[in-house]
Amino acid sequence: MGIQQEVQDLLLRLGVNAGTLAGGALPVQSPITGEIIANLQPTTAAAEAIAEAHEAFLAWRTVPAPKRGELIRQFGEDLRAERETLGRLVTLEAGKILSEGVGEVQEMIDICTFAAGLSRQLTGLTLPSERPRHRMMETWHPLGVTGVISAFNFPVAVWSWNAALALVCGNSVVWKPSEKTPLTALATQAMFERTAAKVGGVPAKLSTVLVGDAAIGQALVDSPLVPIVSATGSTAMGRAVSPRLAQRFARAILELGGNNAAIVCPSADIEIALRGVAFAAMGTAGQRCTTLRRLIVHDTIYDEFVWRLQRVFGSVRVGDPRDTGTLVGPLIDGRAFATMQRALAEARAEGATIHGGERIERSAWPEAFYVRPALVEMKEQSELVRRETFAPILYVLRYKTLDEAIVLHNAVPQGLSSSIFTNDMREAERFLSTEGSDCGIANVNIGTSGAEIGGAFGGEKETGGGRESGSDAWKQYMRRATNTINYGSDLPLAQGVVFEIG
Ligand code: UN1
Repeated sequence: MGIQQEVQDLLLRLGVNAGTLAGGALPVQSPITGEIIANLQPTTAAAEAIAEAHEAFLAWRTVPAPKRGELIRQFGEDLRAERETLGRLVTLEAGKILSEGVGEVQEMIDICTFAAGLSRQLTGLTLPSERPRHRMMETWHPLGVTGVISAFNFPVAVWSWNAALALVCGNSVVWKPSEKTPLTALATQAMFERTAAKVGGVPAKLSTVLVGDAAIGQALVDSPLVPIVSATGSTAMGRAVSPRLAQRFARAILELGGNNAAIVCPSADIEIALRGVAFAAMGTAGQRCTTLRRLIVHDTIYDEFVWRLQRVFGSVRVGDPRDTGTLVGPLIDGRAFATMQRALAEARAEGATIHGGERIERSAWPEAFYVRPALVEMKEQSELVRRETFAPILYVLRYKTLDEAIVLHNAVPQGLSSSIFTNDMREAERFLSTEGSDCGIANVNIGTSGAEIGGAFGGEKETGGGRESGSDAWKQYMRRATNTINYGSDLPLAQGVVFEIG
């Protein structure tokens, strides 16, 4: 069966109307074969969709939070029933290997479980008042329409981290998926609508998808009806979005570029380090925000470790992500390939030693871009290394002292994820301490990618500072009210202020 046919069959099964898939001006290409698999009609009425979402919010905010949680619980169940189907669609549209496609849907299921429990735990504090017969407390209220802008590399999971929380918190959601991966978004939306109809009592347009390019995203960013936007993508995108949101005092949750590094220490368990580095650097063909891009290896183990890594990079199966045994699928498109080749040419000009990085031609699919992951031994952490190139390139650097390694580690503009491989407790604790990694995620003896949904996800510096998913990330989707209640028969003022009106 051709890929286009398979995509259509999966979409129909998940409830997407076949009529929406052809005849439009927005072509969708599968990175696996380079074929066009749909031509969608871009959304024209973004403002109307946002206004409808606002109406939905006004109704939804009055539904008790545990009832809102029940919608998300059932959505999680429905996702569970279609885990393999939606996971395969992620593979066909985004090009990640099947186990990662299915893993992405598992992340959606996990966040639904988390959010369903959270719906009974949107707790506020009670605080001691300094005034007699007064009580002070915090209450949390929904914000309104939550805008979500997501990237091609996690076409559905990142939406779900935001949407599951935003919805149990009492908001409505408007989603602008990447124009490279709108089909999985339409499938997710169709599934959500089915769950909502089954559950009942859910306002129409509680969740909406806007299909289109950056102009559609801008409508979301500029709408006064959207008090919060969560945006995932490049630092360049964040630089465009962030001031516009700030201009109108809207909240921004930004998850932008990463330039994640791992330090491999002399005491490291080398087998664990090899596996951890391999998955983090080559998984999702190097196209995760959390992908390992820099490896800082101690001088005394450098030669052996890099030689072994070189063998892994050279032998890993690159190819059709639908085949079992493939570990590295295609790049998303020709532009990603060109960017990767430019970075490698720059490295070569800087005197780097490059292993791999070449295109693996598939004569039947000239528009698909498969590459062997590149291991690039650098002389220094140059401007090139300090930049995020969204491709499977791992730059390798040497270090002699941990102080030097930590300085190198933090000397990049981004601050998403980081790791240290060591069995030395002092080194591990240093790395996790205030004087260590400056990233939002810091790990010991695991790679930089593959975070669980239970933790707060996001990073510092040019990564944007946002936190999504677990822990107390839910608070961003709500507004906090501080309430003081006087149940006495007097009106004492705080700070002892006297104001007698006679
Ligand atoms: C991303 O690449 O935008 O930690 C998200 C990870 C995944 C999420 C990545 N759980 O790699």
